[in-house]
Amino acid sequence: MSEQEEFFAGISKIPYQPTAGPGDVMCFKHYNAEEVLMGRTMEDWLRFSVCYWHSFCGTGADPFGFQTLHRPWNKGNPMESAKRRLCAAFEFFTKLGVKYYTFHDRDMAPEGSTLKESNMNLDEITDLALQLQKQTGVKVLWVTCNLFAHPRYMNGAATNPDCHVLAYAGAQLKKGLDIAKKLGAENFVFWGGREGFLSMHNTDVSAELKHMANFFKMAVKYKEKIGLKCQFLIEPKPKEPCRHQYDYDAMSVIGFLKHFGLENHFKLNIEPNHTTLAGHSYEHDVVMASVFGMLGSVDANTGSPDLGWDTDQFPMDIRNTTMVMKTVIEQGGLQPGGLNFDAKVRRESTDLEDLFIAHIGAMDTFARGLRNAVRIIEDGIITDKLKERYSSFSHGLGQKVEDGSATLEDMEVSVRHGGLQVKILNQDHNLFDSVIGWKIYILTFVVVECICHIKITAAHFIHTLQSEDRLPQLQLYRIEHCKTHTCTMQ
Ligand SMILES: [Mn+2]
Repeated sequence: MSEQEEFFAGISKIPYQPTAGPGDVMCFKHYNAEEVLMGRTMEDWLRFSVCYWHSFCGTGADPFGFQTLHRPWNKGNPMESAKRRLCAAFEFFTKLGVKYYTFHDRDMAPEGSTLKESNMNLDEITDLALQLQKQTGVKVLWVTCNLFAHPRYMNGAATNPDCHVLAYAGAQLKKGLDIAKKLGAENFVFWGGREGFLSMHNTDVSAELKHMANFFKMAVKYKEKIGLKCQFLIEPKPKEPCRHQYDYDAMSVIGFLKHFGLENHFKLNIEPNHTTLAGHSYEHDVVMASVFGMLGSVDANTGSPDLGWDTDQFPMDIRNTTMVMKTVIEQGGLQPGGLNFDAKVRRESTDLEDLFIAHIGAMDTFARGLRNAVRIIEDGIITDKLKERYSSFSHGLGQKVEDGSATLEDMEVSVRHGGLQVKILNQDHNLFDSVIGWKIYILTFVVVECICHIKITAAHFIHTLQSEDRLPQLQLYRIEHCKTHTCTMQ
């Protein structure tokens, strides 16, 4: 195998071209890596990462159909394919301009017939990964162990009713942590896809939760022993493949960690497609984890809210990315975590070029979200309105509640002496929604429109708006705007 072999021939480094038209899909129109916003480059705010399993191991197979994606790197025996796949991946990372990647142990190197053989495969492939990392400067955002695919894990790994399986998982995890150290991973993720149950009748939930906590404690101990400096993350998901998964959502995991005294050793990796499967809105768990100081990283994807399963689509909705980036900015960034595209091209997307188009579109969507979030925070309208909404806690009895010194007796005295006038506060949801909506859609339009003046025709422009489903709001703005400015697109 030649390491010089080019898998994405004809595609060079993806440029930033803000004046490109909507038909130009092989460039960034919004993501400008070096541009500084609120004292930090876009690259540092967003910390994009490409996931190995979907983009380089995905076959397009689903429960109803066979493989549709035939990739040129899959040639030769499994180890030869693994090396070619790695070279293809690094060619992709560098051409896309992304500094991080994520992988499972078993998608980086094939599982052998024994643990020893699996570990040897992993050693050999990660030697090449280390070499490619040094050559390109691309780093590991996080590593994770696949403790769910092999049949031995069908009843769980850390929560398996058979201790021998838990032991196998522990041995596999030990090697995974060694690999994380070898490759300088900045985080290590635990996703418990099989940690849950189908039926309460055959499950000792209390024992399983304790075993899982003890499994995590062993991981913490080994991490400290080998001097591994990465952040541990747990990724919640409510169901699929299990009927009930223990790491249901952000609040369930935070409760579990606090109950077992693990909260100082772990943060959360939030995947919004899992959040919506749990019945919450897109940004819900990102916000909840952040509020508890537990937001460590984000798996940047989306689902189809009309479906009941995990579709791992590329995020293309600027409303969602705006809300995520607002939280990220407010907590001072995601580092050492990042935005990992745990997303896959559809099985009908068989061209290699689609891997680029999907990632570029998603990166631009997050760049637009970042710009919107910066505007929302900098103009302060929402912050001021929130402050006003809670203003009764800034003085008197409210201040005492705020600092924890108030008592029920204080409350009674205040009410009895008429010192408290209970006002019926207008719940101004519409005002907040309106301000946020204006920031997301209309300000985006101004940018789009400036570009339009230079480059694209009115027909293209309307097409762009229609494709983003923003036409009604934007047409209104356009009419107002054109009254007061010289506009070539009447
Ligand atoms: Mn998913």
